[in-house]
Amino acid sequence: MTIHTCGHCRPYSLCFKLATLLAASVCVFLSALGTAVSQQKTVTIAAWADYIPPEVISGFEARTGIKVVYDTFDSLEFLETKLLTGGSGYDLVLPSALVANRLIQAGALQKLDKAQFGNYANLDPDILAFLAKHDEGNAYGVPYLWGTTGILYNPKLVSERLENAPVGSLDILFDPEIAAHFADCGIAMIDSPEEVVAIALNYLGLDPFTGDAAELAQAEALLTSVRPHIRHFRTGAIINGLADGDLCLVLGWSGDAGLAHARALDAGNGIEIAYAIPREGTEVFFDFLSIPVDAPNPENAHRFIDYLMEPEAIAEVTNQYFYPNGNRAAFELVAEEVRNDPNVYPPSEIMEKLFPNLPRAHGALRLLTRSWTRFKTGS
Ligand code: N2P
Repeated sequence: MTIHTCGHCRPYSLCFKLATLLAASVCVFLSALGTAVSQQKTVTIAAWADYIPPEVISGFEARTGIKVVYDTFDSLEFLETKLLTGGSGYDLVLPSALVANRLIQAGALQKLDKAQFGNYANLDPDILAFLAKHDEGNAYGVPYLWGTTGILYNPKLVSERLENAPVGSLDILFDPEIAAHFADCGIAMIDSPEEVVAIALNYLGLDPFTGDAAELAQAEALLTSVRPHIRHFRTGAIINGLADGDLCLVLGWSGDAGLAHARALDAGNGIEIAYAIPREGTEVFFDFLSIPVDAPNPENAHRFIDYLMEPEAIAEVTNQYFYPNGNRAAFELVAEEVRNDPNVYPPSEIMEKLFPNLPRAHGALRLLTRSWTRFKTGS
């Protein structure tokens, strides 16, 4: 690039001053351009740890030259608060459909420009129709992965402590006499109040989304009865805790059992981890790909979302992390042992027992959050 200067000016003449001004504005212009160019080259993502494989990210970077900055959160409440506050700096976020629904109402997400997507037709129309209940017209979110919340366990440690332990039932976690057997080998729960309380209410035969204070109190009493046996609620420490043998029983997410098992296999430590969908029924969750309203690089976010809708890319995610995806065209590319695993893709008779997480009546969420804090802190 050539910068033209006024070569014939005498110092301090009007011409000289104008030239200096011009040079200064050229500088300001160039540095602004530099910032814009460097901004154009990144996409900052907020996601769970172990939710987008490094190989998938590097495939996108190699193809587009856009650098991915991967930031992690380990509770939905943290992500929600950050997005409601604004100025998060995130270009792409992965809330659950339920949290996305509240973020949409609060104006914290932006409408997706579907004209920028070449791969949208790969998505599963049934999942899109279902998610439209949370996001009218699928305007703000593209489905990413989904799964169930259930029982992750170490069969060896569990059966050593209790023969015929009811691993397929929430009794193992919610009946204090049964749970007590496993306190020493480590019980953990995801720190996800809306999900866990809904499961506890459903276990009690109550509406999982009740706003009734007395019913919420029953769920709190149930959870509190097993509180002494729970070691921790550190969501981010569950996969490695199971894989290392520091935990034997977890109320958590389906795919994390597969990942913990794969990690233990890699470590060659002989540990096996299994998963069961509770026979009492449980929640099924769906996670969104969405763009915050104030995202610095929304075009890059659209490109990344479009890339994640490519069957090869999203099948790789499912193969590594054992969560089903919302992409119909990818199904054939998912490894046979993953796609035929009923814990990953539950058969229809199991699906019928699952409930999706739904919004609660006004005020109920506050009651629930307070009750969760009391339960967790044991107060
Ligand atoms: C992270 C799994 C997150 C799923 N390993 C939460 N819906």
